[in-house]
Amino acid sequence: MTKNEIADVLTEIGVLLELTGENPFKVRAYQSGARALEGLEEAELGRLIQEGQLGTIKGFGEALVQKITELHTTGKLGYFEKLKASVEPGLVEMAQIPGLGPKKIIVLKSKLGVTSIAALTQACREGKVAALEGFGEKTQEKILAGIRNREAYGRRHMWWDAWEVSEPIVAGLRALPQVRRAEAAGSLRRGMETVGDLDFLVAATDVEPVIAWFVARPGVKEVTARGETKTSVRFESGLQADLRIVPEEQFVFALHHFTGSKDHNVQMRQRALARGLSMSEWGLVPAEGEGTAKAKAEAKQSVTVKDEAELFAKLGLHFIVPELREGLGEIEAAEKGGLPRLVELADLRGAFHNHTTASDGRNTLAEMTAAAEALGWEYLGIADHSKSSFQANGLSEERVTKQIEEIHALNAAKKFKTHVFTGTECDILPDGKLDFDDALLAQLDYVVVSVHNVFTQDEATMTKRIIRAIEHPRTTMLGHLTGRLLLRREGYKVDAAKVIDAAVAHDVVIELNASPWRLDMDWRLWRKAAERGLRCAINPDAHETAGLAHVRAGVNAARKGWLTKEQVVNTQNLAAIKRWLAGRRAKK
Ligand code: DGT
Ligand code: CA
Ligand code: CA
Ligand code: ZN
Repeated sequence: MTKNEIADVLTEIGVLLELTGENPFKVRAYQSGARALEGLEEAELGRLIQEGQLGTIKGFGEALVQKITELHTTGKLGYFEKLKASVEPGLVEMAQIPGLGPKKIIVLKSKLGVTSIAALTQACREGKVAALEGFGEKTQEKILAGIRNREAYGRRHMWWDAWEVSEPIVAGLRALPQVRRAEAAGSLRRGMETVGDLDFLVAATDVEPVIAWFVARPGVKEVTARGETKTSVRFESGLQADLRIVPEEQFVFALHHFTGSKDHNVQMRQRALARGLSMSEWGLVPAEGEGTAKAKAEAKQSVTVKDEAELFAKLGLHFIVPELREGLGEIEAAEKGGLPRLVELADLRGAFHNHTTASDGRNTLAEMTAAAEALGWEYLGIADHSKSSFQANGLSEERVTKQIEEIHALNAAKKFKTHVFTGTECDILPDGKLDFDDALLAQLDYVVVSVHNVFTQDEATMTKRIIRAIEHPRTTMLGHLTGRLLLRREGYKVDAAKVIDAAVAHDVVIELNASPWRLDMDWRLWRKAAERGLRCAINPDAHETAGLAHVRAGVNAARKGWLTKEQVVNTQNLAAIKRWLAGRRAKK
């Protein structure tokens, strides 16, 4: 196991111990053990274990040393498995409800015998929770709201999670001898920020073996439907998937249909009808006398197309990439040949908003740089939190200064091909002032400004607050415009149009935060914003090395927002970025 995977287990042990009412010191030992582990380099951890020196690290007692060693060498931990089995799964689920910590859960269990979400809902409805000491009406209402959200959000999944499930399945399907073509269609293929269910489409010579392979995938909990050419399953995560199998000559039509979106399909069908054609997942046939015997006979003579580009061409259109198929003007643009060449993952040469163990990241500066180098990035921007974000271990002025020196030394050592830029994710204080003074900000290559607290301000106040930060001469870019967490938390209220105007006026970039649970600013706003001259930075907001890869989700969103390479700053090479940042600093 990697150090971060081990840290996850330690954190989970901490939660489980809390739920069993274990003494707080023991709980804290696991929590701080996880933190201490994250502060080590991966290679250092391996060396310490090998040399039996892990116990010399502050925070690692004998019990932790043994458990970390076991996890590192075997990937398993008997103690953890037993502990997990001893705690009701309902209690762990309850711990995911905002505002419901282990202490309260223990009270609910001992006083009301509640050990599941269902029982908790019931107890709230009967007012029993409000009556408990230390709870009250307000807490009960908050718990109920949390449960409602959980249900509403529970039906959809983050694109990234869905993609991780779908990738090996598509690859596996393509490798089957009966399969000619296989794709994941639906919202996943369109790069939507959340996905309701997966829609696999296969062209195959034989149906039965393909279905048998599909329903036997690891993680499939239940087969919810099974027909002759279609089957549906539900995975343990709750994610559902449809698999449809069609004859090869139908594949392109079905792929287009099941990619959607519905709005796009409706417009395409209308366009086909206007040309005397009927378009469906089965094919493209003369529309006249639809449903008659003659038409049915003709249906067999559907136009043949080898790919979607040909299908669009049959309707007088340039190819429309899946990300744009939202029925938001892409068909009109494709008719005139006015579709932009969209930014691609391979266009990115670096990214600006990333964290290290100096604040709340889980990998060190050197590890993050090595990971960026492995991605082939020319540059990596480090933007750790500022002092007011104490919950995220924000850096004081002294620590920023020290980090700048570290980064300069790292660059000078030329150990990595990737150049590191010094930055900060500077809190926008409630009044719109920045968390650091000008003298400090002036020492940095760039400044990302973000809101991390007092989310409850009204829209006008929040908008003014953010615009004030944008107007600061040292501000380079705005982080996560709304602070939303997909499927978990609404963003704070802000007038996006006004913020965009201010950013354009002050030549400030707005980031497209590529973290799969943010994707903020929303793709729906980018097309118009970029037309007004706004520039975008696709930033992973990585808190560990693996997080850098999240730019893929950001590129999806950027493409859905019609963004071209030219509109995304981190497609520029290192020399251009150096010129840009130096120019900004000199001007102000
Ligand atoms: P999701 O799963 O909610 O994230 O969104 P989609 O877009 O994947 O929707 P889904 O799985 O219900 O259906 C896949 C595609 O099939 C959808 O994007 C368009 C097509 N489709 C499904 N139902 C209809 C329909 O009633 N009319 C039309 N025109 N297309 C449909
Ligand atoms: Ca779907
Ligand atoms: Ca579906
Ligand atoms: Zn942030």
